[in-house]
Amino acid sequence: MKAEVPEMVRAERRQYYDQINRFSMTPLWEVLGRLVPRQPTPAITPVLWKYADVREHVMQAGRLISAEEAERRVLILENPGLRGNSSVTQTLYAGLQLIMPGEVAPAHRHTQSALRLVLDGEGAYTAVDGERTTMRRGDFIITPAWTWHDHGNLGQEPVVWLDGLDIPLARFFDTGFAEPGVAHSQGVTRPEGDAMARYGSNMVPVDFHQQASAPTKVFVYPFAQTRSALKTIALGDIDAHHGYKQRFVNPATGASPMPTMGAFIQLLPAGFESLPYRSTDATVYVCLEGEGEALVGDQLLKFQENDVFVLPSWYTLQLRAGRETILFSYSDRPVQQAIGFWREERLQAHQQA
Ligand code: GTQ
Repeated sequence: MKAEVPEMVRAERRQYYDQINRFSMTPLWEVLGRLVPRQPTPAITPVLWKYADVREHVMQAGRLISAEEAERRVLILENPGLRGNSSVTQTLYAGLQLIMPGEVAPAHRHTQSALRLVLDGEGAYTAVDGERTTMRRGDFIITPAWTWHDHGNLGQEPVVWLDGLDIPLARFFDTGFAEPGVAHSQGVTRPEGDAMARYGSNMVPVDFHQQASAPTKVFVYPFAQTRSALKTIALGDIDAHHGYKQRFVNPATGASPMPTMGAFIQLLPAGFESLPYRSTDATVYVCLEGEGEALVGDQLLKFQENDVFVLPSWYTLQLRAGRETILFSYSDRPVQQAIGFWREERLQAHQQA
């Protein structure tokens, strides 16, 4: 305990703070504990969006504004601890994007990197640098920094996907640039599957070499492949903290698909209950299959298919699967690891941090 400071001294200090305030200076000793906390003190909170609750509101946007007028018709998922910031975590953005049959979300490019996770409906495509990919439920699609991208819906149903971007991170660095496309839809310059064939088939073009931080040219990770891999992996030994968990990679480098966002997929067998775990990368989870519960700190979040929930930095996570469950997740882990900030802790059953 620090000794009580007499009121006379405190008054003298307040006067002094007023004096230095005029020079845009402020005393460190009043804020040091908050600036250099013993452990993370996230402003964001655990939160769950139940798709069944919000779906009709997403569809309503389809009646109020066109994709063309909106440019991107998206409902931003704002963390309750950071309302007004368009942030789902301190560094990341999430939104539910809707595209109606026949619509185009026009081509543009920006320094922010984006990932998509297809949730609802069929028949849409995303084009990335001249190649289209059909969006199927569960597909994980990326549009790396400064790549041209547009979205379209050639089918008969509304299509909804989750957007994950590093918008708050780019804002923090003041590094945001963007450019509209000349045409609404990009010309198709490569057949569908070209990038996958060249860069995602256990080989790369003979003279192709990438820096460790470069994004992958493979811009779709089809759920059919991911799911079947998980099912095979799930015949082996399980990790008590993660279930069967894989990270998506740039196959040419082994690093994350894009430098600013890591993406993960995990299968939890029916009845599985994970041991508590925590890490410093606040993470956005999406339930692709199954249902279960996430104990995030002391909050119990019950999730089903297409529900989205957020785990803040250094909160303990325990997962329980009702049925066999597949969870997708993304975070800024690659950034934290590159700069030496990342920490994780595997706890035992009795250690509720
Ligand atoms: O699809 O390009 O949710 O530029 C936010 C900004 C989606 C996109 C978002 C974007 C996009």
